[in-house]
Amino acid sequence: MSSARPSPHRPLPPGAASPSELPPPPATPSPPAAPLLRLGWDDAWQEALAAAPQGVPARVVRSGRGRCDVLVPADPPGQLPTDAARRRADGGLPPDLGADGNLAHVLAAWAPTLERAVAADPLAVPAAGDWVLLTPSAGRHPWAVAVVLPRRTAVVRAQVAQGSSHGQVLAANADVVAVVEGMAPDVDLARVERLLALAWSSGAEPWVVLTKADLPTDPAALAAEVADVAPGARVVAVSAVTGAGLEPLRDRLGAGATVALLGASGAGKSTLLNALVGGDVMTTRALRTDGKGRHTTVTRELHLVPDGGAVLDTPGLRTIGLAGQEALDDVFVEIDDLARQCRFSDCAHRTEPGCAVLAAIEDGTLPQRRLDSHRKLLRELEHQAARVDARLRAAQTGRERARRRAYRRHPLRP
Ligand SMILES: Nc1nc2c(ncn2[C@@H]2O[C@H](COP(=O)(O)OP(=O)(O)OP(=O)(O)O)[C@@H](O)[C@H]2O)c(=O)[nH]1
Ligand SMILES: [Mg+2]
Ligand SMILES: [Zn+2]
Repeated sequence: MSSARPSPHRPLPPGAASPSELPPPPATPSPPAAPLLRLGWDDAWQEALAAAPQGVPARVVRSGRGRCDVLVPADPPGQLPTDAARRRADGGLPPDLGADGNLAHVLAAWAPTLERAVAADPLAVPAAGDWVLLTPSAGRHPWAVAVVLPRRTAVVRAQVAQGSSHGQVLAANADVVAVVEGMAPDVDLARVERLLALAWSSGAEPWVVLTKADLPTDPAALAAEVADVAPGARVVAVSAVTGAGLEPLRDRLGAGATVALLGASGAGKSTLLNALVGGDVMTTRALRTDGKGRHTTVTRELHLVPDGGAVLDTPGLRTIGLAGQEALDDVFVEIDDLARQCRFSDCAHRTEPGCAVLAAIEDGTLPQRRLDSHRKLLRELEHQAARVDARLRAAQTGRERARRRAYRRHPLRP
C-alpha cells in the first residue's frame, strides 16, 4: 500500500500556478484525490508516482506532435490554468472535456526530458490514456509533460516503412480493449481475429462488441458465430439505436474501467461512445453518405463517462500491423492446443503424419476457414518479424504475458 510508504513526491496539483511557487513536497503521500479516481487513478498508480520524479499526475486525452491535451484535478476548480484561449486557437477540444467539475483541461508541451526520451524510443511518445507527470514550464504553455508513467497495458501497432520499423501506441492503460465490428452489412470474422490479436497483445481484457444488433434478423446466431472465433474473449451484441446490450459495458465503466474501441471505419465506434456517454461528444458518419471507407474520426481521444470510467475512441483501422506471435496463440487457442498433440513438435500441419490439427479438420471439429486465417496471420508475422525491431517485441512485458495466460486459464466465456 502506498500509504505505508513515505514519499518525497506530491501527488496532488499544487495550489499555485506559478512555476516558482511549487509547494514543498509533503513527508507522506496524500490519498488519491477524488477527481483522479474518476480518471481511473488507483493505489498501483499511486505507487508508480512514488517511484517517479516529482510532478503533477495527469491523464492524456489526446496527443499531438510535441504536446498533449491532458486532464488534471483542479482543487478548487479553476486553480490550474485551463488555457482556454489557446485551446480554441488550436482547433477546439471534445466538448465533454472542458473544465469538468474538479477536473481541468490543460494543454501541455513536451518537456526536454520527454523530447530526449522520444528521440531514443518512439514508443515513449505520450498516447491517449497515458498517465503523465506535469512540471511547470516557462514556455508557451504553463505546464510540460515530463514523464510518462510505465503503461499497464498498451495497444501497439507495428509500423514498417522503408526498412525501418517502429511501433505506435494506439491506446494506453485500457482495462478493456473492445474489438468493435458491425453486425451489418456483414461480420468479417478474419478482421475480428486480426483485431483480437492486437487486443490480446495489449495486456488488457479482450472483448468483441458487435454493433448494429438492431439490423440482422438473428443477432444471437451471429454473436454465437463470432464467439466461436473469439475463445477467451467476452462477446456482446449492442445497438446504439435501441440501447440494447449496453449493460455489460456500462457495468465495467461504472467500476471505473477504461474501455478502448478498435475497429474498422464505419463499425460504429463513435456512435457507441456517444451512447455510453449520453451525448454527441464525437461526430459519427451521417446516415446518407456515399463516402464508403471514409474515416469520420481522425484522432484518438479519451472521453469520460458521467457515471464513471472512460472510453477511448480511435479512428478506423485500415492496416493493422501485428506486433507479436504470442497473441496469435491466444486468438487461435484451440489450434495451439491441438498443435501440442501433433506427433512432431515442429509440425507445420500440412502433410505430416500424426498431425492433430489436420485430424481435427478431417473430422470437422476445426473449420478450414479458421486454419486458413491462422496461416495467413502467421505468414504475415513471419514476414514482418525480420523487419520489426526487437524493442517493439520487447514492449510486451513479462507481466502482460502472465496476464494473458491468466485469462486463458480462466476464460470469461466457457
Ligand atoms: N442501425 C444502427 N446503425 C448504427 C449503429 N451504430 C452505428 N450505426 C451507424 O453506423 C455508421 C457509422 O458509425 P460511426 O460511429 O461513425 O463509425 P466509426 O466506427 O466511428 O467510424 P470511423 O470514425 O470512421 O472509424 C453511422 O451511420 C451510424 O449511424 C447501431 O447500433 N444501429
Ligand atoms: Mg468514429
Ligand atoms: Zn500438426
